[in-house]
Amino acid sequence: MKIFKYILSIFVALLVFTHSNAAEKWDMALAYGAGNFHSANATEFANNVTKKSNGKLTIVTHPGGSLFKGGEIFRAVRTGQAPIGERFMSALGKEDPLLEIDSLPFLATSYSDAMKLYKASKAEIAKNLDKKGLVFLYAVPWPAQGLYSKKEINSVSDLKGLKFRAYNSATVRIAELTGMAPTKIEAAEISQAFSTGAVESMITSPTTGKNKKIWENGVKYFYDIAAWFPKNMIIANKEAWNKLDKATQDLIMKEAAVAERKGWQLSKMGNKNDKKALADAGMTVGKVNAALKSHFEKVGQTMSKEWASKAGSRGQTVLSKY
Ligand code: PCA
Repeated sequence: MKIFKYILSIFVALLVFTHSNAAEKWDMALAYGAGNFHSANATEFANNVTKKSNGKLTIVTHPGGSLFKGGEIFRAVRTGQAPIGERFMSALGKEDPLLEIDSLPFLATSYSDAMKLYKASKAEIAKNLDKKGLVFLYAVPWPAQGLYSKKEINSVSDLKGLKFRAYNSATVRIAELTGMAPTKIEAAEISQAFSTGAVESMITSPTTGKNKKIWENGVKYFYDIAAWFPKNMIIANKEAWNKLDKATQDLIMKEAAVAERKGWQLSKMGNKNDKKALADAGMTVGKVNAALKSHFEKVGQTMSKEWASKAGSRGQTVLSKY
């Protein structure tokens, strides 16, 4: 009986082993809705890898937080509960302050600067993720961030006390330095937060406002600040990665580079079209006035100093490279 069990366990182990080498299926956790350009781009990436891997790897995307919610995805991929997933980088400042560099106001205010900042920071970020058992695949920015509000904002005092939806520590800090009352809320819960009156303002992209049809929740104003381009990154679990053969790993990296290029283009298009979509829906779309701009610039300077002391010499190296 013992021998029988022994042989059976070897047989099962062999079966699992050969199976894992022959065909893998990866469930890909995505936080944002299927209609979002990040999700559409990730789905194209997944389909391309699946099609070209000769049956060795199938990647199935799960948008809208259906597999894991936005706030859970990093941990899920790190622990291998999901082999691959997407996460908003600057929400992970506690993991590594360098992941927050793309959310420092006024450090990179155009796509070309955002790309420069990405190039200057990527290697260091990927190295740190590798230490945590993660493989960095690609990153794509959201369009320029702007201020949404239910009521008109003409001065800093109009912002005082506003219930503000934040998406990371940087936006919490902006709110604190401005006198707003911040609450961190994932994108999936935005509509509910506005419709129940839990919040009345936020800073995010025209894309997110458009995707949420934010005007249906009484949000009438969008003020383009365009002070940073925060990114989403796609990461894979290293153990899952190591189960793939070299050809499949190379294929993923190649398709990741394709998806990254495509994603940056889609983002640029959204930066124009989605502002227009907000205006077409009846929202007032404009820029912040000079007084507000200089307020946010000052806030940005304070935050840059705070970040520099947090990020230490690694941060300094990246900043001087940039
Ligand atoms: N949309 C996401 C992150 C940045 C953006 O533009 C959000 O609002 O959560």
